[in-house]
Amino acid sequence: MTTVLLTGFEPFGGDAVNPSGEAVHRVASRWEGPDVLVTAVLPVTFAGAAGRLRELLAAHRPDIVLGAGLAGGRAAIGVERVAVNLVDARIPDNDGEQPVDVPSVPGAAAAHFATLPVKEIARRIAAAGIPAEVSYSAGTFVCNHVFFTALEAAATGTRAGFVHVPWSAEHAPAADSAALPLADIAQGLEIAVRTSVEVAADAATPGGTLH
Ligand code: PCA
Repeated sequence: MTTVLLTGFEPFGGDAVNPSGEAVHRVASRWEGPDVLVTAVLPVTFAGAAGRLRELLAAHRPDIVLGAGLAGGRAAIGVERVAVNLVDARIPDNDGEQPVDVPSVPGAAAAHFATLPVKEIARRIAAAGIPAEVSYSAGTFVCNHVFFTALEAAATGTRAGFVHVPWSAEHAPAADSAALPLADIAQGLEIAVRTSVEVAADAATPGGTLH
């Protein structure tokens, strides 16, 4: 039996809701197994988020960790391939902290790659009719910090990845904002979890970007 830890985030940056946290609740409420799904909504604070993630890793010893966060302005679900060991906060976190140019984990490598099948996850979400792509930057804010921490802190054999989601259509800041229905965001996360459980090696198909 596989144990999966799926996390979302609380609202931040003045937003009233965060679709990542809402979508995680939806996935949890209809999860039917057989694999064990543990879910949590993390604070958008540098001090709190990584510590809470480490607690969850220690308590549940998941085989797979999938983080999810909001990337407002993106039109597609972004399956992140790279976590960098860098914090450079463009805006304050929910504690009012705004660290600049410090490592996520002092002394650790400059970057880690996701250890989930990112191409296959993006392919299957897109095949369900939901816009999805592999992304090569999770930014330098709290999401990347959690993503890097997951890859650094997870026990040997634990696989980890991160997905950025667009604004939900239900709570987009403007009528013409890029957004997806919350139901599609939740379905995308569920597909990402199922694919991570089922697929060990990523699809060997050409991907990447030219620039
Ligand atoms: N998105 C932010 C932090 C929390 C969230 O949902 C980010 O991309 O870093």
